[in-house]
Amino acid sequence: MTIDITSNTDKDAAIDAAIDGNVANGPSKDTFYLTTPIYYVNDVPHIGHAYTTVNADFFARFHRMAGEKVFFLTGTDEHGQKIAQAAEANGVTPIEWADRIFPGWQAVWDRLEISYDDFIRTTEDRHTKPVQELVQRLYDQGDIYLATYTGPYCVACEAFYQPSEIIDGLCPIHERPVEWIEEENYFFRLSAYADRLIELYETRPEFVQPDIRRNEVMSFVKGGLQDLSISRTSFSWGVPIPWDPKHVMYVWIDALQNYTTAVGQGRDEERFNRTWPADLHLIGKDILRQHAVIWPALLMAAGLELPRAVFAHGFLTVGGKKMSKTSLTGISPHLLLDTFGADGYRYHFLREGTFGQDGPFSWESMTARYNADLANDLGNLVSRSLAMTTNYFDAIIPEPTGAGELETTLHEVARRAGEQMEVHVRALNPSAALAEVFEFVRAVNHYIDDTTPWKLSKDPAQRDRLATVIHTICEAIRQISILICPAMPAASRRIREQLGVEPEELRPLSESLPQGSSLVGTKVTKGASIFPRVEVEKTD
Ligand code: ME8
Repeated sequence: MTIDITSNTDKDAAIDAAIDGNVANGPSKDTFYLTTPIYYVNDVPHIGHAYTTVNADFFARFHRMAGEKVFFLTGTDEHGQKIAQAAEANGVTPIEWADRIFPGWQAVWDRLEISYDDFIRTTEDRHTKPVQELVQRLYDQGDIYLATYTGPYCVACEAFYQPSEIIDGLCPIHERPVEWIEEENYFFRLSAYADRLIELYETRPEFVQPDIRRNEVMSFVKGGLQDLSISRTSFSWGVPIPWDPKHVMYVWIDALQNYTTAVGQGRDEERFNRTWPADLHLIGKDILRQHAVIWPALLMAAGLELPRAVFAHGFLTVGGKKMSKTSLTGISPHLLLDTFGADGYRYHFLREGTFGQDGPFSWESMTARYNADLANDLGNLVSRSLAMTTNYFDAIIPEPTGAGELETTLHEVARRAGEQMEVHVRALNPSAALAEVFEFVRAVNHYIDDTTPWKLSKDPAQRDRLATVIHTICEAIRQISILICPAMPAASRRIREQLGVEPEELRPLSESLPQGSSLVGTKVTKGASIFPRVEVEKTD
């Protein structure tokens, strides 16, 4: 639903309603809309970028499994000085450079099984045209004016800074020299939105998460907002300012709008209304101000609804500092994928650390967790269970003959894991969600140790009991295959194949988890190990 702005009073009322969240539930919105940042194509991805995207994919898959309609957007940010410089250094035009680099991003997402619904490139017409229209509208209504900008600019961040934020001439994030620019630029009246932004953070605290980031943004805005330079004249690689094409748009003004152009801004109102506002913009804390200050102010000016939440996670660090391409500490996802596979990779970056906080990356802890949780706990559980089913019941899952205390306890653990997983995912805590799932995995291993099916198998009088035990184990594995699906889709598929359950039968979580006897009579196939152990030497 777009807000109709016919007069200033109406505009103020519309903005107030948007801040209160009163229009945040457009009547036709029917889609859970989730985004990652669009990444710069100055270079190839490193594991920091994949960190955001893997976590976003986990949320997208979870919401789909919960039966919701989901739209999951990612893409590439292709304008600006940083990309122009990369192209120049490589002797090609910026668009040639972008065309060369962006497939490498998609290739990584494919290897990681990222289930994005759309991939937007900011050089596409479907993006640039609506962006120009919107900026023209802001100009026409008096939100943009011409003045001279003097101050520091970091090309690596593509961000303007206050002189007071520059430490010894260096950018506070990249620790690289900033440029001092003095140019005639168009400015957006950002300062006019300061009070409304503060009201937004106060009345809708979930708008910026986690809390520490909201406090940070709040004090930044309370410290005084300057108007924002939104055009540049010293280079030409950007979206032209429609009324004055010797200016190109500041890359962030174009980039942020990817979230709205991808869902039909200015082109397809019906689609836009079904999808916008975004439910969740997932970003790193480096681009918090752009998302929690500039973006809502622009949307207020444009009379569009505000996103429901911006969650800024912490950094993967190397030597205590942000891993980055600029500082040459970026590790290629391919390197880890070769050793750990997509599932091992995804699991690590979902499970390790607390989403929101910084965390160091280390091969040793990745290997240790992979071997403990995936190779030992889950992989061995599946292989020994299917081996027992094969040996004791000719690979046909037997009918249970009645549940005892141990079975009831295990069912209770399963129920709790499903329930708690959902609670943690909705609180944007993938690590805690997976901890619950692996509690269940360990409980199944304990159940096997307690029921000792290998002993039961030696006693013909215990045949019925053995049938119950094997059925219970197989059923638990089926449930685990569902719970791990948002995190490890390939392992989920392979477990289901080995169990003889069609992968496409994966139903919404709520329907799939209850105990059923659907597995009785199913033929299992013991396949290759799902998580082969990784030797520490191999990762050296
Ligand atoms: O900022 N740890 O693109 P970008 C965790 N184009 N996450 C990291 C990370 C690290 N060490 N390094 C990068 C841009 N990221 C803009 C965004 S959106 C409208 C425009 C992730 O290629 C994290 O999500 O520099 C961070 O915010 C993003 O990559 C920055 O990617």
